[in-house]
Amino acid sequence: MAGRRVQIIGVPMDLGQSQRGVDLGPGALRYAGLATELRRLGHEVVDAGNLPVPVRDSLDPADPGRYRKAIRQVCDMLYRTCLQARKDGRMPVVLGGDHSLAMGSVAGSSDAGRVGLLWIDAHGDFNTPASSLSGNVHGMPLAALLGEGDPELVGIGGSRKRLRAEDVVLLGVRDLDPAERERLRASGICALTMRDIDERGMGQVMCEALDRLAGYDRLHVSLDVDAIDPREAPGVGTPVPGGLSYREAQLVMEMIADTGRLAALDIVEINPILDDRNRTARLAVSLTASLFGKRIL
Ligand code: EXY
Ligand code: MN
Ligand code: MN
Ligand code: MN
Repeated sequence: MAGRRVQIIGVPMDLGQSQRGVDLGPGALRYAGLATELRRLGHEVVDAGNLPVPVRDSLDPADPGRYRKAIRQVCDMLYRTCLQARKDGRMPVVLGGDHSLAMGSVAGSSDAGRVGLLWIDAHGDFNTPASSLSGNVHGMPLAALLGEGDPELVGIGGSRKRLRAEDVVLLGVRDLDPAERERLRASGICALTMRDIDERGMGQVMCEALDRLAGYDRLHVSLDVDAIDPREAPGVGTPVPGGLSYREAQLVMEMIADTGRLAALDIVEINPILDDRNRTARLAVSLTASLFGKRIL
């Protein structure tokens, strides 16, 4: 992969879920040496710092809307920041923070025309407020990006319906709420589950994923680190057993890099407070290096 111009954007957002600590994710990734690793690979990196996200303690804890207004404002800001980065010829690398931020980052990617979205996650993030059991917004961003769910969250960045089901591949999913599962089955989204990976191996499954996204000049990768097995990546807020192995995750990244079509990256849901000596952030940096061209041989 030739040297890319990258803009790191920190989004210390924890408003989309209930655990404390995921707002420290951007710092954990920086301390794990993300920028140094990318520069070592020949990329030009600018770190734009963190967006101003309201501190949870400054908001009403009894907010019935689960902080939707504040989440919307942050995602609008992130959408504009990603747009500007692209205008400046830079690829946004967005550091979360919880996965609700993707409503802003993916909107920013899709503003320049059709984009293929690879959503790597243990979860579907395909709930609406009606189907959610928790009410947490970080379980809803993919639905919102398809125009479904709370009007406060849909249409961030302008147009109401951002993505279509055929624009999306979900990879690594293994934990769906009952109503969410029915919604996902009916949606037409290509969902490649851990069962598919068990049966066919990650190489085959990734070939299918990239075949589905072959028609897109640009790919947005939204990596929820809880897609990886919690034994490898313990520092996440909603761990689910039976995730991607270290090597499966590396293969995913290398195969995406081989396409040469990476346009944006989110790295979300790292919670350093739940981690073991920043191990999860260090793994995420290693995966990002593979996504940006690092190879064994
Ligand atoms: N499906 C559950 C919920 O909606 O609360 C769990 C969602 C976890 C979402 C994390 C970001 O991936
Ligand atoms: Mn997620
Ligand atoms: Mn998840
Ligand atoms: Mn999670």
